[in-house]
Amino acid sequence: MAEATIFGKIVAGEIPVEKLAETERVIAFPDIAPQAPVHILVVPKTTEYANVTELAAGDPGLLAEMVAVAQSVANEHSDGDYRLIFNTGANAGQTVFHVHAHVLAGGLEEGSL
Ligand code: DGP
Repeated sequence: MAEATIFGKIVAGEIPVEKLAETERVIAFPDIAPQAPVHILVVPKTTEYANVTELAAGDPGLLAEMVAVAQSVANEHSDGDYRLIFNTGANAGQTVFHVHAHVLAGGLEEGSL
């Protein structure tokens, strides 16, 4: 079980966000510090998984649902092309230990990772 994080509070409705998409198990909202013209976070509602490795092992269907929501917000807020990033571990830049995907889209630099 992941410890309570800021995303746990967002999922619980304790911190308001602009919901861009929502399913029974996933929400999407804008990143507070955008790194691209479109930068949306896709977050499962469960607090059970700290990172994508745990999620893939524990509930691959939920991971697939996150990817579907990523595509849907990329369609709605950009041209449908997108980069999906899961920072995994502090040394890779993960700061919130509640699994989430960064959806980056809209005028991404060519050639960058
Ligand atoms: P990561 O470094 O992969 O753990 O990404 C965490 C992201 O979460 C980071 O890009 C900033 C974003 N973030 C942190 N706190 C909040 C918040 O309260 N609201 C929103 N919308 N985004 C947040």
